[in-house]
Amino acid sequence: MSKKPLNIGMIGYGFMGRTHSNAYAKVNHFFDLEYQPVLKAICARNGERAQAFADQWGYESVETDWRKLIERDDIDAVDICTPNNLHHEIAIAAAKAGKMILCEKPLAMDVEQGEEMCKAVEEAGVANTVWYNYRRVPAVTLAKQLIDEGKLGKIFHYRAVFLQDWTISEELPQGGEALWRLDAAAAGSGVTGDLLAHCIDTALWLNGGISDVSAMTETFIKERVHSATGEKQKVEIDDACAFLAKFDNGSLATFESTRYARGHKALYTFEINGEHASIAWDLHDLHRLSYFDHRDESTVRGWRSIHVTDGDQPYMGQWWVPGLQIGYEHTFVHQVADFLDNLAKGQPTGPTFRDALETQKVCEAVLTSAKSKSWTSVN
Ligand code: SOE
Repeated sequence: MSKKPLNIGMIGYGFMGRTHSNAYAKVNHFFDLEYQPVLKAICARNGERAQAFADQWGYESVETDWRKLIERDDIDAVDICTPNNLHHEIAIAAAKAGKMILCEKPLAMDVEQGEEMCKAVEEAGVANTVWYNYRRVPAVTLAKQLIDEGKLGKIFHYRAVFLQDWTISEELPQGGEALWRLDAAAAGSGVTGDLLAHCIDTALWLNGGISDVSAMTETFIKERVHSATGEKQKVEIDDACAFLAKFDNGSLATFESTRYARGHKALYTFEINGEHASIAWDLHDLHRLSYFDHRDESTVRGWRSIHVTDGDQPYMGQWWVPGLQIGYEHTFVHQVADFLDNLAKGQPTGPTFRDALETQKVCEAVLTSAKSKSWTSVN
């Protein structure tokens, strides 16, 4: 059966542009889908570099103005890989033009923008999803299955951290192509929107809504040279953030993130403790899920390390043979596979814009709480 083409127009070509392009290129080799993504156009302001990206990844054409890309009749889906401050404007224009949208995380700069983006895609009736990729690590998807099956029983505790160490040097500028994540005008926030947003998305998916938070943030380096001006400017992002949270199901949580944890490049871990069982996961060992079940016979009871590589475990039947693992880039392939499969079935693919708005609300409550030094309700 010949596949239905889904013409992709991607805006931005940084790190995420590569992960998404790789996913589009690979997905049909491993998943049997009705749709096939076609790398129709890449768009970036620097035409020469966009052309080099197009040559490397096989995009058919180049645009240097995202408005032109959105106007094109031969584009079905717009993939937004730009810095966060452009998500809102592009997504609303793309929705109005009737394009499907795959948007990088976090959804928006703030809740207000996020609400408008949800309204735009819902009014236009276009398929939409946000690239919170860690949901689709097979071990994390297995965690979701175990929780939904009730294996953990009532959940008491949720604990998540996301630690990095790449911004410790005072010499690092803020702003510009590589370092826009340090510039509040482009990123909206620091670790809260960049890293905790991942932890929050996973947490909401696994354990339901968060009602209240109490947070603290710190900006360790107060001034950095801005790449655009060459001048030292105040740093407005949060370098580190820790918060307590209460879930709607009564469980308690702690979340912590920093870019100042020397020795940690991308240590995302979570642990969930329930009445019957606990689970734990670590991005550095991403194919393993740790599981402890108190109902096991006492003489053999203990933490087991499940190597999530078997054909009956999430997504793994599509890859190699049992025991052979996959990695980070595959999470993006899984998101595209689910998006294309749901498209054929007329179903949404989570996290939709509306789901990602919930994460945005928690991030905003966290930043408000840190400022006001008080417990803050999410809604
Ligand atoms: C940089 O901090 C970053 O690349 C994030 O932007 C990603 O979302 C995260 O997955 C890894 O770290």
